[in-house]
Amino acid sequence: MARILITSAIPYINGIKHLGNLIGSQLPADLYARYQRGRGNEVMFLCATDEHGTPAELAAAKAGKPVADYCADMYAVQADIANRFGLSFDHFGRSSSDQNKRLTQHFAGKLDEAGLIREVSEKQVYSNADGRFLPDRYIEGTCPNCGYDRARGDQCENCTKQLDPTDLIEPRSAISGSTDLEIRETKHLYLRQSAMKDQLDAWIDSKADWPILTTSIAKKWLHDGDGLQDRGITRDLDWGVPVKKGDQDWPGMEGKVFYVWFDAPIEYIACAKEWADASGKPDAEWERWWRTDKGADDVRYVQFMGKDNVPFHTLSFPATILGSGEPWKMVDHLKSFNYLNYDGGQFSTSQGRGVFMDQALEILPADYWRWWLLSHAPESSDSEFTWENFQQSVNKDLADVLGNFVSRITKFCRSKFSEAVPEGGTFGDREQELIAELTRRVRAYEGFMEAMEVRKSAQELRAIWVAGNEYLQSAAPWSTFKEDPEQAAAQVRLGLNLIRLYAVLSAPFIPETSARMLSAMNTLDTSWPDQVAEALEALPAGHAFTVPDVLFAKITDEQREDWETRFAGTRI
Ligand code: B3M
Ligand code: ZN
Repeated sequence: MARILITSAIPYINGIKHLGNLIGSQLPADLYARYQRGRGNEVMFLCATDEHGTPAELAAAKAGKPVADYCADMYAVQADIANRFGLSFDHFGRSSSDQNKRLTQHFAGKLDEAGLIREVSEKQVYSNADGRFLPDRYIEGTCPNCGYDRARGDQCENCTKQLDPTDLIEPRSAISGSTDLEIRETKHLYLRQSAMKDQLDAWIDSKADWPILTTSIAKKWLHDGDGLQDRGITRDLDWGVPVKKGDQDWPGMEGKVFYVWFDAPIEYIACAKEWADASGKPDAEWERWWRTDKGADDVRYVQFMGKDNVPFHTLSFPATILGSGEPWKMVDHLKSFNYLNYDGGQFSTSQGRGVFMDQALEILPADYWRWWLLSHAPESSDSEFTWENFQQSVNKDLADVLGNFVSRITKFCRSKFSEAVPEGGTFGDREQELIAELTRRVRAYEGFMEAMEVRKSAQELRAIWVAGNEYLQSAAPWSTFKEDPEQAAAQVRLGLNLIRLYAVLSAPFIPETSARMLSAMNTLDTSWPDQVAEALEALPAGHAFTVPDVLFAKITDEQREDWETRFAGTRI
């Protein structure tokens, strides 16, 4: 049994996430976690809300709540929606937890001991109109690297370059739009990433199997221009992890907090402690996932994230871990995604453009969305959500192929035999061919899932459903029944067993439906089909089942048009 640690990029607390966010990390991470559990491996799947930084402060102000209350409320909202989308986290934590505070301060202390922190007295942008220092992402301007005119002070969305606000050309306050900005002197801590360049370079070179999308981004920031820059890890803000060295005060840093991107990835680790603490488990329980000196050396650690998060995960966070000199588990595989666009433009949280997770669930159950999103995951390039494509995919794949198969075979059995797996007959060539095809395809499916090839996995799964339909079409038990009821019985028995097999294979994609299929088949047997032939005998003759309600309702043209209009504008 393998042990697999899985983290999804942790979503910002400020607001409900849209479908583009969902497919960029949490959903594919869930797919992988469910698959690995289905294979009998031990999985620790962690995610959390990313609660610090100015976005949270501003959203709280807008909602008229103290920021801690706002975060607590939004955490509950996000946790509920994640749950309703079937995201099977072992723990959904909070970066504002005490565990993360302490661990973040601990890392800072270790980095300081290792001589990797330097104090920098720097000039920072202060907005007279807003009466505050402006954090990086609340300064907008033109990117010095690519010329994009709405680059933010922390990163350019367009070319992914990590920026400092003072790099921006023609800066303005993103809060008020004011250009009445002045530079004031303030002291900050910098992580000496440049001193770790060779170590990071060697570490990335050791990851030969990483996707190009991932390594090329990392290599670019290691080698382009002046190479890896030291990064400021503190901010002049009220909300965040107070700057300390371990549990000691940090002279000169009073009133400052760590930068949100410093503490957010540390939450991956702290989250495991939250998990243990929440259920009264000793530290050894979470440390065996995270400390290579305490059992984590045989853990495989996989991270999921959108492409804009890659630099932080290939450079900044590894620099924190390596720099601490402590035996923390480092990522083994990093799966990153391109962007999902919405109907000819971008999904946008700030503009409320696209479909948001709560709205999606008001329209249709999670599995409809899970299937579409995963089967169209933006892997090799950006992909696009259109209502037409969504309608087509749901109607064809889910309703016509899978739903129809389940409905036909169960109803036919009920009408000609009974609500029990029929007895008699034997498998002939047609059945052996099907078994051979399914064996080939199930092995291919496993390969794609193992490799986190999300779209290819979906295609293979669909082909597995299609194979069953084609079998049913050509075996035609409804005709066979007239001449040879015994043979029809064997065909139906095979079909009913296929439903269980499909439920097991499809669970990572459409867990709710999979559970309904298993419950209709009246079985708790979720064993993986290592041998397809054997798996197709799991439900023996005489085993009672029930005909399930329609698994997937088709999306009508009327509904599609209605939703198209409803989601054409922006959410207020
Ligand atoms: N919250 C950005 C995002 O949601 C950020 C990820 C943190 S991962 C440690 O895309
Ligand atoms: Zn740029």
